[in-house]
Amino acid sequence: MNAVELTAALKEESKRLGFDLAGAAPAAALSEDATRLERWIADGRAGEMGYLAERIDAYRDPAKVLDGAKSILMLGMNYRTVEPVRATAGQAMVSRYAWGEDYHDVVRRRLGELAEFHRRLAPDARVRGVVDTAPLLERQFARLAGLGWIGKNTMLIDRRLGSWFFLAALLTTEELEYDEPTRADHCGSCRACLDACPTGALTGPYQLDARKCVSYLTIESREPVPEELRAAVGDRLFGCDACQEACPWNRRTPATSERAFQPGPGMNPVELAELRSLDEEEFRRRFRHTPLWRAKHEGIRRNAAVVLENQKAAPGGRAP
Ligand code: B12
Repeated sequence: MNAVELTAALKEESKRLGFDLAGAAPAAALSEDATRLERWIADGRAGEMGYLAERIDAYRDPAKVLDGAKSILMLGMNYRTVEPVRATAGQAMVSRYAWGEDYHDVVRRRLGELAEFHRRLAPDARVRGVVDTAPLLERQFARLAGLGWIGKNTMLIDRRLGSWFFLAALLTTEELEYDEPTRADHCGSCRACLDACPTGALTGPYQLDARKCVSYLTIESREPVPEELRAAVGDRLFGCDACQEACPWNRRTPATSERAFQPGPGMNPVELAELRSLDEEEFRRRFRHTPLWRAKHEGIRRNAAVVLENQKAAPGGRAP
């Protein structure tokens, strides 16, 4: 098969496997972006996310993710389902991406099938599928593969799907037919995300200080939430969608038919009393295969206490 035929077959199969976006880019080193990442880390903006600094060399060069990588097929999977139900006193909000099954598991399964399909078409090829956790600058490669532009909230945005999609990558030692990079930036003079960020973590267009980001504070950080940021966490138990909910490109995007991402029972919103009654084993059983498992029982208990504190302080028990 030549590069054009192989790329067309992979894109068609990725669609059949539930990916909504697909585009190919050369697996070239991204030195400028990696330097930005290095500077961001040096400024302390990565907080406790030490794994970024530990693998900075790999972030520079995708050949460190798959030796001999020539091409990357970037993929996007829509996760928008129903609308968030606002929490009232005694309830808390979980961000949309975490309502259903853990996307790492769902996407990895599909990537595995796509890699198998690729090997059948090109038996000599080496292929690797990655989602989120590998040292690959996914948004930057997605832009180079024509999937969308990096918005002022640092998310990758597509004109049809907004930013409500996960990214994944299939690296291959084969040549593919490359798509045109997305050059246009459709944010224009809009600053809705910057204004909506509850903690000012978006310190400027395209600039995020993770240490102040509610998503980081409720998922990645193992420390108590800093006093001065607690009220701004509001009723958010896990993750934050404020900069996405405010984005005009996210208003009228289509919902996915992917069953795995449909909200699980009691996820939109969450009942805090029930959550706090769970012991370790019950928490594991309930959340082991959801994104909430990343924060562990301790992290979720910490976040629940902050939400309750905010609701006590807020008139009518509804935290902002
Ligand atoms: C670390 C990380 C986080 C951190 C830091 C986020 C960040 N913006 O860096 C935290 C924990 C805060 C986080 C939060 C979230 N994340 Co996250 N995260 C990642 C991860 C693992 C690495 C991102 C990274 O490299 N950050 C490093 C810093 C330096 O990047 P940056 O601040 O964006 O800066 C870059 C660009 O902005 C650009 N840049 C800098 N200055 C300028 C200036 C201009 C003019 C331009 C154009 C560009 C530019 O260069 C920088 C370096 O490359 C990626 C997966 C991956 N492997 O890529 C997922 C990923 C980006 N996250 C994702 C999601 C869904 C989220 C959340 C929405 C989850 C939630 N609901 O809570 C929030 C959104 C918060 C936000 N606005 O970013 C998705 C995004 C999908 C999409 N459509 O874009 C990804 C791709 C995971 C996936 N596989 O789907 N995340």
